[in-house]
Amino acid sequence: MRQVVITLAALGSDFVGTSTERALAQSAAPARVIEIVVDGAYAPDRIVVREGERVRLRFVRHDYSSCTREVVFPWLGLRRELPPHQPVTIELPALAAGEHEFHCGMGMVRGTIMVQAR
Ligand SMILES: [Cu+2]
Repeated sequence: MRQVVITLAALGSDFVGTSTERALAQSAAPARVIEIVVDGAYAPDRIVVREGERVRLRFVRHDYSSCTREVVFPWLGLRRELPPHQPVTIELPALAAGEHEFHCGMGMVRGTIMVQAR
């Protein structure tokens, strides 16, 4: 990982890659961890990341509602149980620019990942 960082630094502002190359370069950086507290809602319920950024969402559920027992990422085909008070980390792939929703098992409680274009 260190080697990749040094290489990119050496290339400096002359580095003009395709968006895929930039995304790959970005993916070498450590993932940013974003904690989301679940207590009748997602807090925060709006998460802003950059295109290609590696992100881990760390859900900590503090309610006992059957509603928020599961979190669903439809565009990933992912559904995960969130046991109370027990953090669950979901590593996201590098995302394309746009809005990506996640929601509870029944689709009532919702959150949005806003991916900003580079
Ligand atoms: Cu629900």
